[in-house]
Amino acid sequence: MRILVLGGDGYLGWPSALHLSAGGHDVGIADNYVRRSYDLELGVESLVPIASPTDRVRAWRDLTLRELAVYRGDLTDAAFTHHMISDFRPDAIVHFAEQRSAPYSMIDQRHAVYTQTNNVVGNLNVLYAIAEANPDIHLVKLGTMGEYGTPNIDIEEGWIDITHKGRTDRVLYPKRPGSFYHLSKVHDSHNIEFACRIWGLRATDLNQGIVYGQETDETTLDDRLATRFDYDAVFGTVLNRMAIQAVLGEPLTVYGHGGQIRGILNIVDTVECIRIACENPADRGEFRVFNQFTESMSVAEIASTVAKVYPGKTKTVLIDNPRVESEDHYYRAAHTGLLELGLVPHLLSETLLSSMFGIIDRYRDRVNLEALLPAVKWRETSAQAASPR
Ligand code: NAD
Ligand code: USQ
Repeated sequence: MRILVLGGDGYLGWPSALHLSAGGHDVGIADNYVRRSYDLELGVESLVPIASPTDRVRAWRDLTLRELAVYRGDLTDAAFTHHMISDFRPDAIVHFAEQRSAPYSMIDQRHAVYTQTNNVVGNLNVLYAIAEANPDIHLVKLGTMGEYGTPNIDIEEGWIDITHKGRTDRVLYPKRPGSFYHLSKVHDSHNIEFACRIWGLRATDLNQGIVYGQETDETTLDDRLATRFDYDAVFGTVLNRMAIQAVLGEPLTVYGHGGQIRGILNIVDTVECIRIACENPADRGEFRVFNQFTESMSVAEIASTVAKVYPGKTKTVLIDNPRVESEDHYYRAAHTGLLELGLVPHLLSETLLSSMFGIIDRYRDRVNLEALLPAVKWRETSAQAASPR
């Protein structure tokens, strides 16, 4: 297949592009490299050094003799997006290219507006470009488990059958997300479902849980193929952060009392889910939703698992929750769609965690300790500490 990976320079887009290429697909990647400039804005860097876009693409070609087509541009630029899709002629488009940090979207009004404009407008341009270039293209869009929030009923895969006053219908599962970022994904989902209905597009919305880990079969072939690994309080995600905190001898930061339950998955399962979704397209007109995670755990359980496996001493601190989120809640989310298509999960294990500890130890000197503590607070409309220069 010809597969275009939007956001192909990011934490997940890059290893997914390599995995698809290694699997025999013809892959193109597109990115505006804005993720690299958030680092400059926030004064941090990926824990693991990443090669320049040109060097990593060249390294893949030199090692495997496989070419990646590269498009540099911004999805909010409609002309660029249309041109790229017509030029590459993909069978599938995997769309990772959004601002993906909840804290970043909550810094202040400017960051909230940027996040929603970037994500919603970019996605809308992709939908129009597919409809006009070739409505047969399968859109595989990265959504998030956080779209659902933590309802007091079971979470289904995107759709729910409800009976109300004696009548029954199948409707999009109700959403109650916890940040302006997560809300942007809800808006995207609604726009995609509408595009499937009116133009007969085919789409898979992957409501992904929190990804952890840094290595895949392809990225470990050469240091120049490494993907980023974020630890700071804005872009670092909970399990990655706690593994890094353990190695550095810094306290594991549990927000609130840690009862928040989240779906998680290893990065090797992410890249495999992307391959599976691409190779098993949705039908024309179908808005298909998969909940993409392999297990769920509370934040406190994540901290205690990291502490148990790490061979050295660790300390856990409960800090005032900077977010507004439920810390005591029911959580049971369906996630059978990808398993039925053949996903074999890699559950959180001593081996997976120990390999993360090894990578972290190798690059421990690159950490800026000041970036570990959260400064963005949901209840405040502006957080000074994380303000851009
Ligand atoms: P990332 O920030 O590392 O990668 C996103 C990439 O998209 C970056 O390289 C960025 O430069 C690019 N991009 C952003 N806006 C763009 C635009 N307008 N035009 C072109 N390129 C643009 O993020 P990630 O962690 O790789 O996440 C990828 C996707 O997966 C996101 O949509 C995110 O919401 C979703 N997701 C991530 C996780 C996670 O744990 N990392 C979990 C669930 C869902
Ligand atoms: N948390 C801590 N301590 C920390 C960091 C986070 O207790 O040091 C808590 C948060 O309060 C939250 C949970 O851990 O309850 C998850 O936070 P996170 O920063 O790991 O993840 P989140 O903000 O939800 O966002 C991440 C990705 C996002 C993706 C989402 C998947 O950044 O792109 O969409 O995970 S999900 O959570 O399923 O929506």
